Amino acid sequence: MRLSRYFLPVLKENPAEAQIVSHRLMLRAGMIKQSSAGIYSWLPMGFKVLKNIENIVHEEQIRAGHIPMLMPTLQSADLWRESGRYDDYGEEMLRISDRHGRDMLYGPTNEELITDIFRSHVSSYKSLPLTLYHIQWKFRDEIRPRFGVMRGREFYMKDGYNFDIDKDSALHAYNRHMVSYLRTYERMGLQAIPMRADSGPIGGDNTHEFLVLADTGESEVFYDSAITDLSLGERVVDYDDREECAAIVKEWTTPYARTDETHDAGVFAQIPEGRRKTSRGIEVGQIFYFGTKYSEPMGATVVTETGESVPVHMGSHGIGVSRLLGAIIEASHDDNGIIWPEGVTPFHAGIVNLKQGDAAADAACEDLYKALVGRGLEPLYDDRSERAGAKFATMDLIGVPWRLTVGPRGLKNGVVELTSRRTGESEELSPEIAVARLAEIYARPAS
Ligand code: 5CA
Repeated sequence: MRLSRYFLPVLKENPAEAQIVSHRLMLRAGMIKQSSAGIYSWLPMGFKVLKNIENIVHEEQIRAGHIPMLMPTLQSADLWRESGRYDDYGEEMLRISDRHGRDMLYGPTNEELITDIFRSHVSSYKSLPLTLYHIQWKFRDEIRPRFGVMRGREFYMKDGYNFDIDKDSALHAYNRHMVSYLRTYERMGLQAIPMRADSGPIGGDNTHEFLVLADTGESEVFYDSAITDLSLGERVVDYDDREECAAIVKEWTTPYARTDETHDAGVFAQIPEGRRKTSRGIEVGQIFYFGTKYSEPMGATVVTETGESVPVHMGSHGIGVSRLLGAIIEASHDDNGIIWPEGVTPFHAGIVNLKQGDAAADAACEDLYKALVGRGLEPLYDDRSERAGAKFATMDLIGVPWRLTVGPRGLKNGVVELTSRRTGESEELSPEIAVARLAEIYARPAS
């Protein structure tokens, strides 16, 4: 992409309405524009990062054996009357009636809709286990939408639903989700800690929230710092292996980690003092096992091997896809702007031409651009006739992790400069080596 032709409406001033850094930077970097309280348009660069995050979520769900689909945003109230949640859900549900006076709602979540799909098409234990998921816009009429995409009213969520024959199988699905979520967040450069939580309107006793530690988080959390040393890294996981998944879940759930809803001061006090931590956290996901809470009232049953008809065991598993943009920025920024982790960056490298109009510099930038595209990378070439300082400031603000600086002086010596946004360190390299270096940085094991 050439910056002169892109739509990147950066703001010079700090917007007054933004109270936290991620909201401020998303507005300043021209990623989102509020259309009404808690509802945003996703401008091109924000949309690009949203899609990158969505792709990682898809890849890791598919790797875990879960099946993508798409359900609508608008749902019929009748299904929610069957589960009893139409009355329970309260003011957060946006209720609408159509021209025939039928009650509809903008889905805040999809347990009822998916259970209806399941009961219409599945009747035998032979079709189990089954996990279906989608990534779709949700609406919750939050009393206080705030912090930009962090607590929106309209937000983008991955929600998955498992259907299993019994509790043991459903708990394996729960474990599989926990492991796949750990990998998902790691690929986004985040450490998200699973914490025992409260299930709220979704229901059930078994639930974990995934929290990214950040001062601006809305939840108060308590944890043993030993948990922050854990990482999945390059481990290859067989998601069908119950023991393997259970062992990973045990590793992550043994150190104390709870939100304020389930915090137990007595148990917490037994952790060695130096490891006892209290902090704030951003909830980027939550998984639930709720047994037959929906399948029973809605008649989602299967016939077992012995001919018995039983309600299926279910759980639901959510990731706050749009909230993740805010969480990543909270975790990865400095005074100059965003620092995108390589896994989600909207552009792989920025090219800054120090002397637009200089024949050698222009040609070298064009060559670099083509070479990067040839290696499957997407550069952002700042080809505007701006001062170098302004170009650097834009690249820093929008967070491109690697910058190639091209100027007549370097070119005389056959070099360009490769700079890391995170460390600020620069290296002078020939254009060919700089391109090869970037290709290597972005190469990752094929999925
Ligand atoms: N049905 C279950 C699991 S699919 C469910 O709805 N879970 S949830 O309520 O915990 O939502 C899943 C995730 O969506 C949360 O962990 C959070 O990251 C995100 N989320 C929830 N409310 C909002 C909101 N108002 N704005 C942005 N993200 C939100």
